[in-house]
Amino acid sequence: MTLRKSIICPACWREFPPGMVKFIATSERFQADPIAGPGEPLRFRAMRFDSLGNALDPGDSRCSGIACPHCHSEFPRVLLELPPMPISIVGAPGSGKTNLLASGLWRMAQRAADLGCSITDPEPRFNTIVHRNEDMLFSADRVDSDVTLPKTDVGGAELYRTVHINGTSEMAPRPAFFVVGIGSEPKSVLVLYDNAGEHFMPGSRIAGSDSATRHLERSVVIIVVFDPLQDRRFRQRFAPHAVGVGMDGHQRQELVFSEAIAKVRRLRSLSPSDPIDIPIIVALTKADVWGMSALGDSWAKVQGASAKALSSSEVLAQLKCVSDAARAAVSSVASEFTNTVKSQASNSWFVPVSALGTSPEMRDGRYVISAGSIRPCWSEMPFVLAMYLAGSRASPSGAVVD
Ligand SMILES: Nc1nc2c(ncn2[C@@H]2O[C@H](COP(=O)(O)OP(=O)(O)O)[C@@H](O)[C@H]2O)c(=O)[nH]1
Ligand SMILES: [Mg+2]
Ligand SMILES: [Zn+2]
Repeated sequence: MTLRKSIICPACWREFPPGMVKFIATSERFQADPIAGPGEPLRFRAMRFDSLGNALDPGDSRCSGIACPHCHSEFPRVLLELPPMPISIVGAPGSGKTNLLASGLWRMAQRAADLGCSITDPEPRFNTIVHRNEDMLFSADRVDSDVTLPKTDVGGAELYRTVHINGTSEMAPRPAFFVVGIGSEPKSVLVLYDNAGEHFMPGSRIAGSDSATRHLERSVVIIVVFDPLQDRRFRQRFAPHAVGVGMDGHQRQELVFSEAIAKVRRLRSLSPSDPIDIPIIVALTKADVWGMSALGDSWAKVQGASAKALSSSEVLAQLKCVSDAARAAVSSVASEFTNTVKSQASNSWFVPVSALGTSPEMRDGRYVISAGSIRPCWSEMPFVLAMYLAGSRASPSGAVVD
């Protein structure tokens, strides 16, 4: 195995040489770790190995799981070899982040070859939430099953774990990990951070927010999820008949965007006035409701369903065209948002997406999503674009050594 010179923990961002990793005990006797918490097996520095090179824990059991020496969060072994490509997803509560992630990754696995890229899951147990959500949406056994995804809980164990370092508690995110590649370029590890949107509400003082959103310090691309249906002006113009959940949500979504960018600047010590150069992808969700009237019926057809894979420049050219049209549509009703994006980010893209292709419908007094009506459209595109834009920006530290 060719190790990287230096590893950055995907949960706490502390840096360490690969030789410092801790192993995770498997013996029944070592089940409470002081940093990772009482329900977590002991993390230890391996001193003894079996003849195959596997670490042995103090009870002589073989161990393969590895963890950060500082916060004791487990991470996939592939991060010892390949550079990380951290991508953050931010957006107001209810804007559609969780559905986009599940639908987009599912579609990406299906369409990667058409789009000239590859995506594989190195260790599915790290991505259980995404896979559970994918299964709910796309593998229901009955067409009328209600496949509404559970709401992401701010303090819930799905996206964060609490660790105890030097007497203080930190909220360590639990990202999803995929090995990705474009064409014949070297592969990297896509590290995706979903968030409970509450962490990005301006002025939010949720305990642990700082450590939970510290991924903004390193992300090479930020996907900003913007739900145009939460904007009354947009709704009146492009979806006057829309009904459903979440339509009276957060009117000022540009503040969520500004808050995230302010955090990026603080964490990276960037000037508060210059635009940042990290690519920003604004994913405009729920396009099944507004796409036709705002963009016409052709945008969703612009995609490489041809027999041969598209080149990166073909994919980018198609996305650029749709991005310009989508930016203009948003600008016609919510120019403060497009202006804010333009003044704060020098490289921004707008991508219409529909994770579900359908709206929740009323059944027995509550809104549900029926499995049989799910038809995603473009949900993979923010991730494909992110990979293309990230390309050479993948975290530079960690030249490869033997
Ligand atoms: N019409 C429509 N509604 C969607 C779509 N994606 C999500 N929603 C709805 O938007 C709401 C919030 O979605 P969710 O992914 O939980 O948002 P999050 O809070 O940002 O993670 C849910 O009621 C979803 O059913 C979509 O593609 N089309
Ligand atoms: Mg969510
Ligand atoms: Zn760590």
